[in-house]
Amino acid sequence: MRLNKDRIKRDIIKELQTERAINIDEASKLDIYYALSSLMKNYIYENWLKTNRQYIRNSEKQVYYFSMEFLMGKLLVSNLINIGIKDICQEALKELNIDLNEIEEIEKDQGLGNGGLGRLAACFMDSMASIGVPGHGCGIRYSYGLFEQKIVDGYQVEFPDKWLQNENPWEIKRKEKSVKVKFGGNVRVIEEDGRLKFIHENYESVLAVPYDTPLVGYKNKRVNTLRLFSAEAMEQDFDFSNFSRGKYIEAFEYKHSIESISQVLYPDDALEAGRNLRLKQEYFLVSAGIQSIMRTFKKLKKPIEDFHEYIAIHINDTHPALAVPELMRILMDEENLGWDEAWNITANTISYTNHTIMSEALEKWDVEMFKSLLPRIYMIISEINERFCRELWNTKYYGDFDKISQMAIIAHNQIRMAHLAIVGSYSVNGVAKLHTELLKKQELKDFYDYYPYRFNNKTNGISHRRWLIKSNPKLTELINETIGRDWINLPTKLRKLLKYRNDPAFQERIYQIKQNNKIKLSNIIREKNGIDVDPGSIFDIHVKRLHEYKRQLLNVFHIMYLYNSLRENPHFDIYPRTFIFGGKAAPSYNMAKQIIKLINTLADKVNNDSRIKDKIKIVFMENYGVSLAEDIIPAANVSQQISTTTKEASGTGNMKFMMNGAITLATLDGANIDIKNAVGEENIVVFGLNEKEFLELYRSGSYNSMELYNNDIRLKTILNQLKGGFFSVKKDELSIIYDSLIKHNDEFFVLKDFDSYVKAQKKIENLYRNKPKWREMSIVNIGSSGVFSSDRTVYEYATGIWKMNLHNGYY
Ligand code: 26V
Repeated sequence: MRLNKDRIKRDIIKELQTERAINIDEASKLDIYYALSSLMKNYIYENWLKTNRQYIRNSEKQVYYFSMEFLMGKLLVSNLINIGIKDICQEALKELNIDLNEIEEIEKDQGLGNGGLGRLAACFMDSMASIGVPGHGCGIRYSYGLFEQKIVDGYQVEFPDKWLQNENPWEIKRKEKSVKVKFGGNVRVIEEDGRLKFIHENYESVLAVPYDTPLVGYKNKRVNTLRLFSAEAMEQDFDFSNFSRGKYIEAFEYKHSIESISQVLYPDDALEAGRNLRLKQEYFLVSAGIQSIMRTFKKLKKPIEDFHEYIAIHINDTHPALAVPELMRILMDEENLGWDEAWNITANTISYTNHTIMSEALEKWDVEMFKSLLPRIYMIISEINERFCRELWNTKYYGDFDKISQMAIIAHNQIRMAHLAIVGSYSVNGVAKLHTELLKKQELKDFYDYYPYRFNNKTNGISHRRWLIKSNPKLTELINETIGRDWINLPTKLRKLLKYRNDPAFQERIYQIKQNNKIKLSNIIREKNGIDVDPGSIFDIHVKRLHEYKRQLLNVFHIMYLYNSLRENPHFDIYPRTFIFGGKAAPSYNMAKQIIKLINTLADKVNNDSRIKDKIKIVFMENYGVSLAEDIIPAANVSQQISTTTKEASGTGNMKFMMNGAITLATLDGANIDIKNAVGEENIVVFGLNEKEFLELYRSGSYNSMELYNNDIRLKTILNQLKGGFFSVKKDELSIIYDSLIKHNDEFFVLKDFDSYVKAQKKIENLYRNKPKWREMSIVNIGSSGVFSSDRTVYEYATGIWKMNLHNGYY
């Protein structure tokens, strides 16, 4: 289809008339948004059909990425970019007196994820379509995404995220493709033709209704599918005859309880883990997804024994690990295969990514609860466990009860999902070099010793289309002008920018673009927070979920130190800085919520203290999410990536910031290490304990935070300020922070790394004062960021794990 500006103009006007019965001059922004998105779908659908037809016709291997979270953000502009018509569309709209940015504002973020893991899934969807991997997402269509955060009197307050309040124009409901998911009941075992048969009865059925969203590849005519399932009561169960029997209310209660399965996304929250509804969600996703894959597979008319030659199922963390027993169930109970055949297919189909080493996030299910919710699946897991333990006994660990019980899938009345995922898959990967090494050396050492060939690393990545082309159009323009456009299909070509690292004219343009982005962000801050910030100050940014290991506290303590120094000595010399925070705390994570309160309390005090003459400003931006990130990241000078070493599996925000020219202030943790290797140590500022020092201190148990408190007057002052009188907050308000650092010995080594952090911050300041140096560093970061495109990551998954033949020109 040939599209040009005039055609788009005509189409918009016609769309408004025929679909919304309205003339363009009467149309609201919402009308225009709907008209535009429906136009987009018209432009997309032919390629969508073609892609699907081609996949079936050529029997190309398909990968299904199973994830409980897809943090997609907004789709309008990214679809325009990928179709290749953003510029002409923007011009067409302009001629109709419409500003595309204002229309984009109308779209609600699709916020069906918590943070890193969900956003990674979304970047992977974009990259799969763009580099030509036949890959699809499989997830849950939650009615409510992650809660909306408001800050009231300095505290986080949660509100429901009603993202579906207006119709979602990108999805297509496919009721006819619904499948049935069964819960509860009992299993009767009978013998038939010399074989055991398992009859599941008295179960409760839930209808899984798919909603498909097109995933448009970048200018390649390829459109993959994101399939999200919504839970509905089966009509015959939600029986209208109940009305006549006087069970009207009960019928509705039943319907409501079924539909609750896809109502709400769980906020990443250790306390919420282990709940019955969460387990229902996980099985719902997996069962619906695999049944739907089975249907597609049948269309290929290939022998079931070859299933794994045509299908790869990837599980995003252990949340969809029930894919292992569910695929076994379908192959045995529905396709009549024997155990060994079914196992061979399953363990060659499924691959697994681990996203965290924090032990409280490792999923475990109570056996009793599990058995009553999923009786047949429990039987299959028991059998997998028995066979696995027997194998260990007969091979490597004869007589070693301890080892076997440590590695068992079921032990101490719990089902360990990570063990199930490893045993039932052919590949296990970590998400950055250090993370994978830690999995091999520590967290999953037993499994690495037993299955060394299964373990591999796939360093995370981000979509450069969303995080550079979409979010930073001016920088994109400059790059195109300077080195051409082939970096878009092969992002490592950004390296060509390195040639200009010392070119004063180029440096000046890089600076101007950053300045403009800072001005834009300052305007947003003025509008949202009512705070005036100086775009000439250093924008020092710390945005991510609130968690103790991410150490927002360390940042706060440094600010308190600067503030105290300025109050003591008005001539204390610092370069003006704006410290920007953003991030949600899990609703029941008290400590994290107290840290938010502390940031806001400190902000109030500092921002209104005329004695420090605006040298420091602190801003907490509420409701951090994908769209806000797109405004914040391009405006950053400093990217704070300061987690306690070994705790952050990878981080992906770190990559987004460097790609936009920010300098990373980092501990040697997660992908910060990979970033350091890419940019060289003179283009990143590193501080704190390294992995070895951290582990030594941790293991020896010799760390004593009280000593640091007593010996460092800066820390003593700050901690005392938390305890009494300095902030006008309720008595004991911030004392849990004090207690965690002093009474509970500072689990995340905030005090330990403080001195080194202050020095690193001083170094940042000195570098910033040296303008050519800072600009050069910034260019080196942009130029070295190509390897962190998720195109590279997905390419490595496709060739290294999913064993796909990619025939495109890029890689
Ligand atoms: C755990 C739970 C448990 C209770 C219910 C909801 C829920 C949701 C998520 C999680 C664990 C999330 C793990 C995670 O997000 N890991 C992050 O993955 C990123 C992508 O690989 C990585 O960059 C981050 O470093 C890592 O923390």
